[in-house]
Amino acid sequence: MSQRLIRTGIIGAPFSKGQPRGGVESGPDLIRAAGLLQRLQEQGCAVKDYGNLTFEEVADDEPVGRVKRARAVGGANQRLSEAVRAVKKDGHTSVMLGGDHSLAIGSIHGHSAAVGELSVVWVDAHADINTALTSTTGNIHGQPMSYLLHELHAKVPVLPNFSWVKPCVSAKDLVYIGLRDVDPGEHYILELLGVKVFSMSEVDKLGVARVMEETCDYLSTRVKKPIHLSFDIDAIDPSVTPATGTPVVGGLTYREGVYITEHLCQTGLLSGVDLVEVNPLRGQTEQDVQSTVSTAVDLLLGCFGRRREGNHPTDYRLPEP
Ligand code: Z70
Ligand code: MN
Ligand code: MN
Repeated sequence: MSQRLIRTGIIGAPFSKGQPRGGVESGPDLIRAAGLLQRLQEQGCAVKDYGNLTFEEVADDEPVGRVKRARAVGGANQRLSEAVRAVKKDGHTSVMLGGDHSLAIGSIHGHSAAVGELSVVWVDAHADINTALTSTTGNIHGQPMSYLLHELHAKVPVLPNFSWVKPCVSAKDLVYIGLRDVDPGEHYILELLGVKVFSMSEVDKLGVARVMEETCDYLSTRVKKPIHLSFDIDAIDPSVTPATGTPVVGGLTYREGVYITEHLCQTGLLSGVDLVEVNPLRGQTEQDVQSTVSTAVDLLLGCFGRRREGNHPTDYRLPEP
């Protein structure tokens, strides 16, 4: 790396109760086993692994209206929020390895508790902005942004174990990239709040380079806030990352995904990252799982300075003959 030193603090969040499918809790260990830490170190990052969080079992986690496992999700995210806050206070860029995308509630909440107002870049096939009342599935991984946005505060009921959640993101500080499976209630909310969205149609029309330029122009028109990147692996096309709970055809290419991370890294503002929804039990073959996990690793390497042109340490010296 011929860039500044990046300190990276990794938190594993092996949690799956924001959605119905087991397996996604293996994400953190699989991503580590694929060599994430060594490769970050090789590219010049100072890496600290904070290990995996443990989550309490919740007895009698009955649905609240349609919402499933609210108590478990609320409790897990409260833990995660504290952990991310501590990692930020230690001076690292936080990396949360999921787990399902309900974990963005705690990750973004803790990040904001440590550093203040954030820009959020949400890369996903889905908008994950259903309220508890617009959701037709009751799965909280389809709802995390609704708990985090100031503008939706009055529309969101307080679920058990959610009273600690305070909205901390403004709609004008949120950008979506990669959307292609958005529920009617979500589409209404996005329009109502005027959220900036680069769906797959905009990626097709503008190309990823222009999408990233416009994303960063949009987010920096006022003050430059630290950026939180919440990357759902299902944003990438299922031909590349099939091992995920709800694959949706027509996604980002591997190269578009990596470009997004490289571009955000180069802003120097990337302050927290989530990589979620890697589920080995959803792959049909070992190759499916390997391709999904290695793509997740490459996206994270892109966030932390890897450039495809090549890299070298700042103290590199040519050997003398
Ligand atoms: C749907 C819901 C979702 C991921 C599915 C789906 C949400 N909008 N998110 N898979 N990662 O249940 O609210
Ligand atoms: Mn998704
Ligand atoms: Mn998601």
